[in-house]
Amino acid sequence: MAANGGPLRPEWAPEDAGAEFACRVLPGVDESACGESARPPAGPPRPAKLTVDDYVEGILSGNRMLLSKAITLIESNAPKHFETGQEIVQRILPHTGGAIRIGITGVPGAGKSTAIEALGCLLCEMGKKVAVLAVDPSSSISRGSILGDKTRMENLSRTPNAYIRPSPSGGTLGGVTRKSRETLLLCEAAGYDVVVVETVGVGQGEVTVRAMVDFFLLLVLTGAGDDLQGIKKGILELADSIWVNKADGPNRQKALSVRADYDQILHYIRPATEGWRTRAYACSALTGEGIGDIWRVVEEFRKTVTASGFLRERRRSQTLTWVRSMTTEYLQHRISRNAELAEWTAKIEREVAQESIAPTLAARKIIERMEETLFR
Ligand SMILES: Nc1nc2c(ncn2[C@@H]2O[C@H](COP(=O)(O)OP(=O)(O)O)[C@@H](O)[C@H]2O)c(=O)[nH]1
Ligand SMILES: [Mg+2]
Repeated sequence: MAANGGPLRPEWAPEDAGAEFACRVLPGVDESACGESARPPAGPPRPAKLTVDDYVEGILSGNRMLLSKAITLIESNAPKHFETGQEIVQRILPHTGGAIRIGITGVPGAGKSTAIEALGCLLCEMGKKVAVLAVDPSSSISRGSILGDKTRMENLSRTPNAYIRPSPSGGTLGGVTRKSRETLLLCEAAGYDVVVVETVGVGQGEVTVRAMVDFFLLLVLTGAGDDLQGIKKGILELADSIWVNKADGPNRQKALSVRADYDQILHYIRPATEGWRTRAYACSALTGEGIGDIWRVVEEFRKTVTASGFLRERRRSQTLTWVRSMTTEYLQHRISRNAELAEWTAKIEREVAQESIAPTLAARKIIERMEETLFR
């Protein structure tokens, strides 16, 4: 590597690389020059390495720094962090389940972040602790379309009772799902009463989040007359309530009429939650009008599904479904990681493509080989 000062040339750069070799490494910043956010607060010296006990006690006592560090372990892809993360999750499990879990989806620009900030501030004023998480399964491709949220929720992020965590970025859908679910559990153990999960209404975001929350809210806009046609197929079936946002100024009347249209349509759609009628409302995240109503609807929902036992049932089945999908995914991973099996699978799949082997027989051949290779 080059001497200090100026951009450094990485070791793997070609010897004769000229200016056209675009990769330069900028000199590192001296750690002591970092702001407070990058360093633990001054005070008694911190033990060199945190134990699982430290994490667990910290989380249970609502220590935000330790909560954040634990989430970082959960999000890490290093096997050692994974093991520690799992130990923490196992230990805090008895202290989870206390929050109401709310998912919010809608197209980019619908006003999700603004609405969450308004709702979050309101709940904090009511003395509640609110955690806001984001799930963006497309982040590995789009490079974090949702990351701007943290700066947008400026008021909420200044509130001591609110905790905001951006989306884990990158990785497979299964990875993002696991990290988000475990983060939700850690927040519950840390005493947050309400966990709000924001997701972009593209890709698998809403399906992923629907499967991890109690109450799912869809935020929509009034558009150019074709509103209801423009709505993503199948999304109304996932929602526990629909909110026409930006019902303010000259848009207010239109919003109220679109709300009525949605309410009409909802008569023909099977509700997402047994024993609950999904309805449409109007609100303005900007003026705050109707934001209190969101909370009233959530409370009514919680009362209804707790009394009927559906909430418990939903959570149990969500967890089971998740475990089953992780098992399947893990098997897929084992197959693809084993060179011999991967080759065998590719060969069978070619035969399937050429229609020279029946699909069911193909699956059986792959499984037989998997049993021989992995389990004997
Ligand atoms: N007029 C009006 N603008 C809003 C409202 N809610 C959000 N916005 C604006 O819409 C834009 C997108 O909002 P944002 O919360 O970032 O949307 P997200 O992509 O769904 O999270 C921002 O410029 C907001 O200020 C609302 O209720 N009324
Ligand atoms: Mg947003």
